[in-house]
Amino acid sequence: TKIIGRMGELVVERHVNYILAVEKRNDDFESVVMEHLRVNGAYWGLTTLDILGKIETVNIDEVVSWVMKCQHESGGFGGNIGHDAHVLYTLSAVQILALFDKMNVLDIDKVSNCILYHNEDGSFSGDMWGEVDTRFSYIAMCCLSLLRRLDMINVEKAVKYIVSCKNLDGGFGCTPGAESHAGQIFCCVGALAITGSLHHIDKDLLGWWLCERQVKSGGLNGRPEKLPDVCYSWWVLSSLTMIDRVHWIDKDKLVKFILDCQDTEKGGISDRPDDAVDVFHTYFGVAGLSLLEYPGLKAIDPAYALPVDVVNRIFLGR
Ligand code: GRG
Repeated sequence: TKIIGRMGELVVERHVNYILAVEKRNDDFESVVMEHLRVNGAYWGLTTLDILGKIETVNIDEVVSWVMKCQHESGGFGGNIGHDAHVLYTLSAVQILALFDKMNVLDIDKVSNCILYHNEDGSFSGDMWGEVDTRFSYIAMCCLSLLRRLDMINVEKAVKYIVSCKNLDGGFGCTPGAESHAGQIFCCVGALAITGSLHHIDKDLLGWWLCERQVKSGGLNGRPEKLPDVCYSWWVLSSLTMIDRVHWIDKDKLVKFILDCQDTEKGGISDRPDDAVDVFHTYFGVAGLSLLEYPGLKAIDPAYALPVDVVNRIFLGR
């Protein structure tokens, strides 16, 4: 069709159909393994549809009412109806509501309170059990910022903790002294971007480490000596974008790698060419292409992982 022609090789319509089908299926392998993180899956799928310009294919009221059923009495969200709350799902729930301009259905105080697993040293835990990880610092800061409640935490301390996870190679790990990993780097750079603290980063040093993630095939890996994976098109590229070093990688080769990971018949994107597709990699592939300014895609914000127009609506008003 016209759209596919304009978009070159990205099989937009097939990806849309794939995502809509995943939403409806409930008996195959992927939906069974996804059962406990359906709220995450919904965020990945719905954000992909929006970037592809196809969000109108879903029934907003149906999605919002299902998301709200995943809210726990504590105020946080679980991965599905009746599951325990965790900040991992709470962020996805808030992002879905942000996507649909429906944050007004939330009791903001109740949700914000539930994200406050803020420890004495400035770190964050993901739930009442206390595991500490820079992922949870990012989630707390991103979520509270979207809810306009960043003033509920000690931002200075939270930033100091993130800086304490910075390594000599310029990257970040999940706790102080832990190995640099592109996923954790996204979390740390994102949290610093959201709080206006990017001056704590040596952009050339980190930019060098990140652009070294590109391997021969054009794909990106998450740390040295590892295999490339489409999801790092998001974790690495968003970080490079936030520190203004995205021009240090070979964009054309990365676009080609992502397009090579498509199932051009049934839709969906996989981690590497010829592997099985899933919604997670479909989202990160399309989001990566958006950061690479692939024609016809909506722009995505590298820190909030939401379309730029959604972020602008929240922070600048319509
Ligand atoms: C809003 C986009 C968004 C995210 C929310 C949960 C989260 C915040 C961030 C997760 C960041 C992270 C740690 C991503 C990495 C995920 C991943 C593929 C880990 C695999 O690690 P290994 O060691 O794989 O199994 P490698 O590729 O190193 O061999």
